[in-house]
Amino acid sequence: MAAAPLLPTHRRYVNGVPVPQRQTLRMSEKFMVLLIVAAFLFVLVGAMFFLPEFREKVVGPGEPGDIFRPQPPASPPVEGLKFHQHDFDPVENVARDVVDSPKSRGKQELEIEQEKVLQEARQVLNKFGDDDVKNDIKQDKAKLQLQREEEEKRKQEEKNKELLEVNRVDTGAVGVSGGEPTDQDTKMKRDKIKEMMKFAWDNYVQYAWGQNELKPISKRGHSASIFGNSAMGATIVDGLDTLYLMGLMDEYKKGRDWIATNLKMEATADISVFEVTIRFVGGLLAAFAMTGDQMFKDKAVMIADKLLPAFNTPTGIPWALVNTKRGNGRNWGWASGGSSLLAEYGTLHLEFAYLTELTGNSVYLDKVKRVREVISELDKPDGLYPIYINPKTGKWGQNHASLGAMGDSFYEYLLKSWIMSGKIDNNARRMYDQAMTAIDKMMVQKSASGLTYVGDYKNKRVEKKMDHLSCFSGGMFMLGVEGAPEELKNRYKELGTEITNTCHESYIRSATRLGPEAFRFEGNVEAMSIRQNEKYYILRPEVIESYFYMWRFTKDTKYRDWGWDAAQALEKYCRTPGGFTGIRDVYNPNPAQDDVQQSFFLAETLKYLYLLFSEDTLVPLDSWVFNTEAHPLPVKTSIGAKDSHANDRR
Ligand code: DMJ
Repeated sequence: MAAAPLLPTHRRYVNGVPVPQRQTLRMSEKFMVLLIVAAFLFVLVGAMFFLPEFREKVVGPGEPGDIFRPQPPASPPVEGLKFHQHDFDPVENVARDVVDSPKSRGKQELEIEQEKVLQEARQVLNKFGDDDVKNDIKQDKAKLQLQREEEEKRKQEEKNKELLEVNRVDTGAVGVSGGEPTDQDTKMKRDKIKEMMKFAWDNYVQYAWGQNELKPISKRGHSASIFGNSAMGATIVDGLDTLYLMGLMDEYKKGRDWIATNLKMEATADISVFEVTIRFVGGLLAAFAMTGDQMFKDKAVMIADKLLPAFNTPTGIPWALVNTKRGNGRNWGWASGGSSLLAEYGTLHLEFAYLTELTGNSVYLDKVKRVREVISELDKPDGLYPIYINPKTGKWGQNHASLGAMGDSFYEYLLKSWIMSGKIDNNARRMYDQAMTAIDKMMVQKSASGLTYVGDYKNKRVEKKMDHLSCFSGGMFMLGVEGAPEELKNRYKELGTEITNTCHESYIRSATRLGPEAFRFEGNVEAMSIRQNEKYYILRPEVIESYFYMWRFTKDTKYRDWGWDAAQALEKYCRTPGGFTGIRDVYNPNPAQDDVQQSFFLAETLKYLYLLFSEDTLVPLDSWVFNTEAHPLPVKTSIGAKDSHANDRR
């Protein structure tokens, strides 16, 4: 059987005659069919290719050939310095993409992406505008500079640390930092005192660096005769431990480096043995005890050695003044009959005893032991120590005793020698209690209104006057309660409280709320000065010193209030743009100023104020004892047993 035909099989007829039929297509027809099929397939595949999903399967985004997607701009160079607008023209780039893009269902996505690219481009253009480029350059330079400075500072600190470390020994120092109070009010007050210290120091640095003291109004250096009129950096040495306790470390390091390099004590004029001992030797020894930096010890020894010729007298009672070049001594011309003064020759014991303890050289302790022996063997008129003594004959001068000028710190050092010895120097303790009993009997007075004060005893009469200097005794009586004979304990407490109160009265009865140099109890006048030449206030510490001790022992907040009152008065009447000054009349609300920032203002007044607003853990009194210039020296028991000279201190 024949196969079925491919083309239509119905028969065609022409004039009724059947026309013979073809069985296949002609070649041209076949070609046409093929062409149509190919065209159809081409269109189909082409259409599929324009679908984004399909295309991405064939060509990855961003690969060559991805001509349908706008190319992201190349990342601009990180540093704007070399980048210019013509390096990249994102607008042109994007415009071309928009023209070339197919209007397919990917159109929306493309538009979003184009907008993004445009935005990035705008940001880049804005960022790298001409002015901004300059600013960026400036900022980059400043940043670099800052980094360099920080690096420098870090290196300097490392160096300082090394410097401080190299010379250090472990002194067992406790309580020489911290002490931050917990309540905000006290903290604020403490911060304020610290600011006052920084202000006093900064002005000294700016106007009087290396000089003894600052004249804050004249803005230049000042030197009193006690320093032999030569520049010895008294404020640096005196103020150094206060800076340290307050954590003013940059200032401390600056002072420390000055001492290391410049402190030589080469005065050509005579210097005061007492002042140099309490401010310089005491300041350096305290700095050593607190930091362990041997440099301070070496300097203290160097200076003390220059004072030793002052003891070359027939009795061993030192001269008031010594010439460090010539090595000879003399007394003040104004001191009665060329006498040595009790408060001067009797206020060397703590520093000299500690020097022997540190160096193992007995010479220092021998000198002060000798002084004590001489006076303890002398008769005391009415049980009192007269303030004048002849260093050649060992005889008392005129019958004048005082707990103020020329007498004060002798008594303080009897008590404190006992404390510093670890309470084994019983000889000192006995002398102290006997002297206080005599003073209480002969010199302590009650005013008409009941204010307790201590007047000078002159030729069997008590002056109805008290010195600002005597006001330290409120604190001293309180400090001496512990270890006192039972029958004296309450009386010491009472005297401490009442004397401190009287001294406070002398402050609040003035227009400035600062106390005069001396105040009287005559007629209707109580705790006020009536003589013009006694109305001045020279930034002295004694009243605040007593507030400090009373606060430590009683925790009565009134002492902090009184201290804050005095601090505010100092700010109001004594602060000038160039530092702190004394004033000439505390009763004048616009007082004239004396133009001297005393070194003891930094050593004592501000230190006691700061401690008044600190916790007791800062300079605890069972570990430290303050010399008369408020330089803390270690109590023997707290420093440990490296003392091979324990017997010397009995
Ligand atoms: C300080 O130098 C010492 O406190 C010294 O004992 C006497 N007073 C002055 C400050 O007033």
